[in-house]
Amino acid sequence: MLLKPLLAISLGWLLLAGPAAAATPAPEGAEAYIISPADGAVVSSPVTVRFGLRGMGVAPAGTVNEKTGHHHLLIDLDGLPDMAMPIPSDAHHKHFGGGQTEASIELSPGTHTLQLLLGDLAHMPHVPPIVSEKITITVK
Ligand SMILES: [Cu+2]
Repeated sequence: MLLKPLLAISLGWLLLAGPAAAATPAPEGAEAYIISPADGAVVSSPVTVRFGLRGMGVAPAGTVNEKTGHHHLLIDLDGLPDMAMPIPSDAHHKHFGGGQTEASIELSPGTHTLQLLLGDLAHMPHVPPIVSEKITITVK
């Protein structure tokens, strides 16, 4: 299970090291959005977050198909990550490289922000980036 993501990451670095920028173009009109929870919702943890995508397909990381990508959930992140780099993997950047379209997230009581950012086969944002509106929720 560990080898596959590692291979995908290595492939990403190889592509990045190439002479031409290996950016995946975003199909025109492609859009990511959070289906639920709603902006401003008051919820309890764990929170089920449903990921929406229109204009392209969801595919596992490593899938070679330009019109696909996988979701990343940005949690309590100020601004956006560097769009010229693979999306980081930490508490503020969750990868769903299996092609998941929903996730159950543990959040502490209080206010949190959630935002989706699509990544290509090598976890790079598309050009232009496919990023959802940022929502704010309150966890009881
Ligand atoms: Cu990723």
